[in-house]
Order: sequence, then C-alpha cells, then structure tokens
Amino acid sequence: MIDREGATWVAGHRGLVGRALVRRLEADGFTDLPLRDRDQLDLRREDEVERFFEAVRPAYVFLAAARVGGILANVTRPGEFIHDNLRIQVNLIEAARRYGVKKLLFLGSSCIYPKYAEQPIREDALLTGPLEPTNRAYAVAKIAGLEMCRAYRAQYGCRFISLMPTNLYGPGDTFDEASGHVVPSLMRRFHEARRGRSESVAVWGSGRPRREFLHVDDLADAALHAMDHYDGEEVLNVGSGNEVTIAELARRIAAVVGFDGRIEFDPSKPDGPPRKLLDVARMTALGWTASMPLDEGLRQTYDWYRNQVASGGSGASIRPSA
Ligand code: GFB
Repeated sequence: MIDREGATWVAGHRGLVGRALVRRLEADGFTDLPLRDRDQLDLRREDEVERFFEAVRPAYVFLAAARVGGILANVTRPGEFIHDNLRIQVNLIEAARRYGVKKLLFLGSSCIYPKYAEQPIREDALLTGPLEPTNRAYAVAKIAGLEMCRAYRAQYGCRFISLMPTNLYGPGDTFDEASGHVVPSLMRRFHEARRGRSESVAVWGSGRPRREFLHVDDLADAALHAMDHYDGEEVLNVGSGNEVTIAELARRIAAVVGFDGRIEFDPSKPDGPPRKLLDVARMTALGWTASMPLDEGLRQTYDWYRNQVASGGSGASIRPSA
C-alpha cells in the first residue's frame, strides 16, 4: 500500500501514461506531487537524476518516462528509442535502489513478446522467440528494464515490479502523424478530412492486423492496484480484451468523428505484428479488470482532442507523449 510517508513520484508526467497517473493520484488526494519538466530534469542524465533523488527522496516511483511512438517512429528512429529508454531506466532504477525507494513500478509494453507468440499472450512467452522487427530496439530496451527490476529484486531485495500494458490510447496522447500511434493519428486524419471535406482517408497497412486497446485511465487504475496489491518478480500483463482489426478500428473512429467518406488502405506502410492480445489472468486473479468500453473511450478521447484544437492547438503542435 502506498503509505503516503514520503513522496510519490511519477516520472514522465507529461506523457500519455504519466498524465493519467497524475490525474488519478490527485483525484485520490495526493497533493504536492514532485513533478519536474524536462527542462528542469533530463532523465537521461545521471547527474540530474542523482540531484533529484538527493533533494526529493521519493518513496514510491511510477516509471512512466519513456521515448515512445507508433510504428513509423519506431522504424525511423530506433537509435533514439534504444538509447533514451536504456539511459532513463538505468538512471532511475539504480537511483531508486541507492536512495532506498520503497516500491517502484516499471512500465513496459506488449511489444516485448515474440512476434508470433501464442495468443492470448501469457507473461511466460517472454524471450521464447524472435521479436517484431519494426520495434525491436524499443522492445529490447523495455526487456532490459524489466530484467533490471527482476535482478535488483533478486540481488538487493528491491521491491520493483513491472507492468506490460497493451496498446494504449486516451486524452493526452500524441496526435502527430509522424510519431503517433494508430488511434490519435487516425482521429486527427479523419477530423481534418471531415473539416476539409475530403472524400477519402488513408489508413496505413492492410487493415488486417488485430490490436487490443486499453484506455489510459484503466492503465492508471491498474498501476495503482498493482502498486498496492502486488510484490513479485513476474511481470504483469494489463489489457482490456477489446481486440479489433485496424479496418474495424478505422470505421469506429470515422463514426465517432463523423467522417462518412471512403477509407483506403496504404499497403506501402508496415502492418507490424498480425496480432497481440494479452492474457490478463494474473491481473484478474489480483482483483483487477478494465472497465472502459472502446467506443466510449474513443468518444471521450475525441472530445479531448477537439477541445485542444479549439483552445488553440493546430493539432500538429499537440505535444509528443514521452
Ligand atoms: O499504433 P501503432 O503504430 O502500433 O500501429 P503497433 C498499429 C497498427 O495500425 C499497425 C496501423 O498495423 C499500423 O500499420 N495503422 C494504420 C497506423 N494507420 C495508422 C496511422 O496513421 N498511424 C499509425 N501509427 N498506425 C507499436 C510499437 O506498434 O505499439 C511500439 O511500434 C509500442 O513499440 C506500441 O509497443 C504499443 O502496435 O504497430
């Protein structure tokens, strides 16, 4: 249980996940969260992380800081994805050990599992086969992070746990074509197509891959639940069971946005893995299940996006999530 003696720190509070964690913690009465923007604290720099731990001495850490992006960002910038994530993880996990953090929760991703893992994917599928090439650099960094938590638990007795969420979406996401994931990218494209009265919208790939989507508020709820009720070396999958093809997702987003033109698939863009549905038996056994239905989550996310655009963001400038 987070005992509130000592600070609770959300690393990465400007990202999709970090924002949701802060919303949730503040709603639960956590005031004065020690938040630092990137210009105050660059988590890739060991000396800056050290100074932060020395000054704040966090007792609980949610490690939600990461360089993240959709399939194209992973393909075009794998060097940044492996470098930034490894550095952030090493700096924070090591500082958490040295400064005696009571509990740390590390966030990974379902892309750590083999490309052709048996579905739904159980946690023990880890390292049993080759990874999906489009995000291998990111996946290897995340595997290193969860392994570091495990190793520190084994050698030093650190209470560090790891959560592996499926594909996330929600308010605060990156609505930017070059770096965004599929939900915000399509939402923006359909929105702009409707406004510009375009007849068609391009959807990358074949439309056939299946993805499971989890609303980020559900993930925040799962993270707090795990922080309070789990203390083990095994990673925990977090998913919703909401699995759809990309073609079906595109139709649903078009309906939410009110775009009634044609949807065209662009096979020159990568599909990524054919399917990644997580087995969530472990989280279910711990007493947690997701609650946001996909259509409701998409509507709520679109409302958020429209408000952002209305309040001055062009859409292009709506900030990246890491
Ligand atoms: O969301 P996305 O980039 O994540 O893509 P991944 C999901 C699927 O949507 C892929 C298709 O099959 C894409 O080809 N798609 C269709 C689009 N239109 C679009 C579009 O406009 N933008 C995007 N981004 N996709 C990421 C990994 O993989 O998943 C990360 O690269 C991370 O490492 C994340 O693990 C959860 O599921 O393909």
